[in-house]
Amino acid sequence: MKIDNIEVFVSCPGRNFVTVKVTTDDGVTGLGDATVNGREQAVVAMLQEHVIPCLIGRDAHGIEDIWQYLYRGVYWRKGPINMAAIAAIDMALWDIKGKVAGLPVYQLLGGKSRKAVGLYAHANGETIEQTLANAEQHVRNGFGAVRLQSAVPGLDVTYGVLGDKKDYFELQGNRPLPPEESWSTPKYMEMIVELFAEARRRLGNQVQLLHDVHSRLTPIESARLGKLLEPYNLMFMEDASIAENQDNYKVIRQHTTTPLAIGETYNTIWDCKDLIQNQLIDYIRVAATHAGGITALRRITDFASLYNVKLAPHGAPDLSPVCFAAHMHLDVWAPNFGVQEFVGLGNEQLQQVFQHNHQVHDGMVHVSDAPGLGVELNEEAALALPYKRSYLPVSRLEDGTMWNW
Ligand code: GCO
Ligand code: MG
Repeated sequence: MKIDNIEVFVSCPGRNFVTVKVTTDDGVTGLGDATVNGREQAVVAMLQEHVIPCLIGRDAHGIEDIWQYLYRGVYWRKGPINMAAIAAIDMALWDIKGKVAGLPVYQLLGGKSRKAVGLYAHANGETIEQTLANAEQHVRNGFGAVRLQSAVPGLDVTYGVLGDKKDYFELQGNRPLPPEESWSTPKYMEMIVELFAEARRRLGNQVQLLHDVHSRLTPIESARLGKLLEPYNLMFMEDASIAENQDNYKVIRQHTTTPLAIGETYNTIWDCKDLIQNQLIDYIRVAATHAGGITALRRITDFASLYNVKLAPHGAPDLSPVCFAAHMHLDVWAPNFGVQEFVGLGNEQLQQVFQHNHQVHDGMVHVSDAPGLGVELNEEAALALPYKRSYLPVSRLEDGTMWNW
């Protein structure tokens, strides 16, 4: 079974997605997600000019060899654009293998380790009151875990808070130039502890609570925040500090027992190897789309299991339903699965472009038994919604210094 054709679709059902479709010489098709938020066309060029021409005529069953060919075989390794291109091809080949075998991808990985995939929902608000009212709604809808983000008084915009947008899909889409936001650690520190103290008073102790710091703190500030949040027993504190220098997490870890999660921007196992091996984190949040696909995530997950680190894949709206499906198969298989981030199934347009039967109820995903990944692309609908240039925001401290967004 040879790879006969590979097409790239860039479509904007509310926000941009780059989707790869691999077709074999006997007509089997597979899908992969190659979306890098705000850098979509760079991945398209990587695929069209540098990846696709080398793959035509190769054995579509040779997933591992093709992965190694694109990663090890190429002098220029790693990087978000390169790894997203590899990821999309890899996902599509797993999809094809599943369809040929007549089995969902989780069966090819080794079968289910649990009946369904546990999710955490997003609750956010302009005030602590509003955030907690939204959290209560999620709990009533059956979610056992909720991420809390609240506006920081004195700052115009805060990461994770919707403002005038109706949902997360709208929040990070369609900004023709990068908006500038401001950041103040002292203002944030005051709000965040109050948010979690009030959350435990209102929501009790059974619901799992999470929070995304979005890399805004220095390691010693993260250590302090972790300590301050200990009484409120978080499931994890996400992206407290940047870990380009993985030793940053030694500073945080030696001061606090608040569990730590990181990884959504990582491209390979090498970005998190020391964090995992030194047991400096508790959850690894790599995404199949950004870290080399199912083949790479399976390897990272197995490695993490040796060090009591659990899998908690990134689940933001800039990962397409194809990536969502890849995560569902990995999550339901992984013996060391932790939790899956979930922002909803998206707007009508998105659900029209990508169709699947992964069922969400009671805060869990019941993974589809359709062969492969279980997602179909409606090409006509995708082509009717062309790419729109869009950026993530950038962030500055209040004195104008550039900061981490
Ligand atoms: C999350 C993430 C996202 C990112 C987004 C960037 O935890 O869901 O931090 O909200 O900001 O994926 O493209
Ligand atoms: Mg995050």
